Order: sequence, then C-alpha cells, then structure tokens
Amino acid sequence: MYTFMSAEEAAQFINNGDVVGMGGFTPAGAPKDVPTAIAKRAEEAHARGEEFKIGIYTGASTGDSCDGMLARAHAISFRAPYQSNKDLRTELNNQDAHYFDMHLSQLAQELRYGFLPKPKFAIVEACAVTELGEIVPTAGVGIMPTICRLADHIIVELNEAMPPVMRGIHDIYEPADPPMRREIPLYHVGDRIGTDCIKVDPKKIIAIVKTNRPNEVGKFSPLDDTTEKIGANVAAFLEEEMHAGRIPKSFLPIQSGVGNIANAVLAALGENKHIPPFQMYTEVIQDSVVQLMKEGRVTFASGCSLTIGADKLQDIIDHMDFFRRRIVLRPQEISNNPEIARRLGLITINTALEADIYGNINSTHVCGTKMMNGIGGSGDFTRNAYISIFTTPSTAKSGAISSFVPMVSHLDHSEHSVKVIITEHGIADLRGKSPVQRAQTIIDNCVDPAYKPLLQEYLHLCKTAHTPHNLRLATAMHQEFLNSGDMRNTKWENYL
Ligand code: 0RQ
Repeated sequence: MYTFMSAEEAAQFINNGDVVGMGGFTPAGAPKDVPTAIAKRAEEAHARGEEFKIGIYTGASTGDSCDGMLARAHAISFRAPYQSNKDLRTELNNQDAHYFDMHLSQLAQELRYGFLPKPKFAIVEACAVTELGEIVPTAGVGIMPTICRLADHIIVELNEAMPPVMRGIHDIYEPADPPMRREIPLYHVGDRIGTDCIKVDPKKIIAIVKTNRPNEVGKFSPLDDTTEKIGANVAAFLEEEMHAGRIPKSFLPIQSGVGNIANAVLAALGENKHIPPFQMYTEVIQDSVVQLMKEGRVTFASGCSLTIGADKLQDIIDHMDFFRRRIVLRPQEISNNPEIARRLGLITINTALEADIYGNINSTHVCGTKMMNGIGGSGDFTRNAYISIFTTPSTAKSGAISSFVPMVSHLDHSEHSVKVIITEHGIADLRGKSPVQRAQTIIDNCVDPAYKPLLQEYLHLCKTAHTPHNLRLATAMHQEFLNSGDMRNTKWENYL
C-alpha cells in the first residue's frame, strides 16, 4: 500500500522554502540518502540561478550525508537545535544559514507550542514500517514522534542495515502540553512508559526509500595522557563523594556528554572498582558504554541514541536479547527531561570549551563569536543535576589558549549551576564557595602552571567587590590570542 521510490524521486517533494524535520539523534538514526538527494536538487536549482534553501530541525547533530551535504550545497535557510559538522559550522559563522542553538529537551515542545515554524515534511530512518502506520526508529530517536505527528507528509528511509529485530529497544512517549501536563511517570532509569514504535496515519507516509547504510559515527581518538588524567580525576572525585556519604553506596545514574573526554571519563569510571556497577541516564550512549555493559560495570543505559560505530552496533543487533533488557532509547524530550534529571539525581559530566575563574562555562563560542557546535543537552542536565561536573583540558591549541580566563567570552552555564570543574591537574569543588573562594580553588587546582601567575595577578589587580573584575582586562587574554596567537603573551598593563 505504500509507495516505494528512489531517494531522488522522494527529494522531488521538497521545494525551496519548505521546513523539514529529520529523525535520529547525532548521526545515529539520521536520514542519509534523501537529504543527500535534496542537496543535489539544491545544487541543480542554484546552477539554474534559482533559490533553493530549506529550514531543518533535527534531534541533535546528524551525519555528513545530511548536514555536510546540505551545507556544502548552501541549501539550509535555518537550522535547529544542534550541529557538529565542519561545513555547516562554516555556513553558520558566515551567516549563510541561521542557527537556533537550543536546549535539546525543549525543541519538541517548542514545535508543538508553535514557537517555531511547523515542519511540512518529516524525513525519518526506520527499521520497520507496518501497514497500520507503525514506524520503528533505528539507532536514534530525537524529535521523531513530534515531527511525525506535526508534519503533513512523512518520507521514510527504510534502512536494511538496521534490522526489524531492533523493535522493542525504543520507548516512545510524548507528554501532554500545559495546562494538561502531568508528571512523567518515569521513576527508575529502566522504566518503560510508552510504546515501541511511532504511530501515524498511514496516509501521511508519501514515500518509502529503501537504503542500506551503516551509522555514520566517527571513531574516537585513543586516550592520551591528558584525557586519561581527567578521567581518573573524575573517578577519584566520585569515589570520595561516595565515601563521604554524599552519593549513596548504590551510586546514582550518570549522564555523560559526547567526545574523547567523555569516553575517557567513562573508561575511568569503569576501571575504578571502588565505584559499584552503575546505570546511565544520558542522551548519547557511546562506544565505551557497550563494552562496560558487557563487563557488567554498566547495568542499564537509558538514552536517546546509540552513537556508536557500525561494528559495535552490529554487536548489539547480534545480541539483541541481551541488550534489549539493558538499553532503552527515548525521545530527547524524555532522555533530557529536567523533571526526570532531578528526580533520578543524575551525576552529569559535560565538557567546557572555556571556563572562567568564577565557574561560569562557555560550551559553544570560540573567542565569544564563532560557533563551535551548540549547547546540546549540556544545559538540560547541568541545571537539574544532583552534582554537575564540567571537564576540560586546562589548555587548548598546544598551550596557546588557556581554558580558564577571567571572564568567559560567551555564557552557557552560569556559576549558579556549575558545581565542580575538573582538568588533568585536579578538581575544583565549587560548592558552598563565594566568588573569590571559587577563583582561588580553580587557580590552585585546575589552571595550567603556565597560566597560574597570570590569573593570580588578575585576581590581585581587581582586589575588591563581590565578584572582582576589571572590565578593561576581563577579555585581555582573548584579545592577546587574537593579536599574537598565544594567550601566554598577555601582559595586563598592555590592556589597561
Ligand atoms: O579543536 O581538535 O581543532 O584542536 O575545540 O576540543 O578538547 O577535543 O573536546 O571534542 O569534547 O569538544 C565543548 C566543543 C569540546 C564539546 C566541546 C578546541 C580544541 C579542539 C574540541 P582541534 P576537545 P571535545 C552531549 C552534551 C557542547 C555540547 C554538549 C561540545 C576542539 O564538548 O560541543 O556538551 N559541547 N553536549 O582545540 C578555542 C578554546 C578551546 C578550543 C577547546 N577555549 N578556544 N578552541 N578548543 N577549547 C552531546 C549532545 O548534546 C548531542
């Protein structure tokens, strides 16, 4: 009863000015062939001198065949809520595409509230579609339930690399909107509260495109000395918290960001046998979690996506009976939900781009202007954590940038939400400390030795007030980097 067609044929439905919602979360579960075909359609239109740009919502980042292809084709008018593609980053920083950098838990409800233009099309990857209009997602869920419900038309990429045996790993639940919203009835990490598929009116499915594509997830860099030390410091901090009775002996669920540092942190938590086997309530389930689950160190993982390499995903598919009892994939509105983060008492671990000596965090903007990726889920979790931790190497670009500056050049997470900062040098526990006490703790424990005298001098120069600052000097280290390419050359007197 459904119409099967090629990606190129399906792309013909999409026209200049359309608003499209894509399924999946990170490259996991994101559509691939149809976005690539839309990019080609845009290039052909541009060659004829015609306009062709579309607005795009996704769960989070996508793979190169979606964001990369569309960015290189200059086919994106606006994009929300997160990205991490280098070509799309260029488009955003050149102002060729508008970007709404949003808390990931909020996108689905803001679409429902009508704050953002309604998607006309949903393009989603599935491992199965039934005649009853049941769509079973693959390795990532994202905003799929909401865009499938709101969109007029749905295009499904039926990916044969993702077999129907994946059915049962998902838990699809959309809360009611105010004033009808009630508590989300999820009380334990492994609770299932919804359905195993997304149900739509079959008439809305205008095309099914058969594909055979693995997850487009990149490989992690091997652990290096810095990331290993950061991981070990996080594990030591949590072990001490448990011994002090501030974390229960049964431990609390972990949320961890994505990337090399997050991978190193999880490896260290897995290795530290003083920390009991633990659960994860997170957005991205990445490679290291699968291994830790096999070793019995992670007992359950609730997330929004399996952002793992094709070989690891195949391993899960081959042992679905084992993993279906230990993994659940939810829409990001639930995986990142503030209400649930507080209820479960999450220990959240995210990575900062830059921090200031008072504990404010910049996760997104290089030197305050250039977008890196986006806030992602870090705000959803940090603000509502039991303990919020930020990790970062103490320097970037071979020491030319200090990750710690007097005042962050852009603010994503404020001093009120950030409890602990950890680098390869040590741990700054900011709880119960005033701004000057926080500054001294960060300088003593986290800052690289090459920058300690500079930041200590700043604190002395500023002397008084609740949060001592000199507004002429607050961004001098950034200005020095822009001028000479190295923050180590900063001399405060040059900027007074
Ligand atoms: O660039 O590789 O070109 O040298 O930033 O830095 O240290 O490799 O760390 O990959 O974890 O990324 C904050 C961007 C860190 C990421 C951020 C340069 C550095 C390097 C990457 P090079 P690292 P990571 C879950 C939660 C926001 C979203 C989030 C992020 C590159 O973690 O996007 O938390 N977080 N989501 O050299 C200039 C500085 C710099 C700097 C580092 N101060 N100035 N460049 N770099 N510090 C995920 C989701 O929400 C889906």
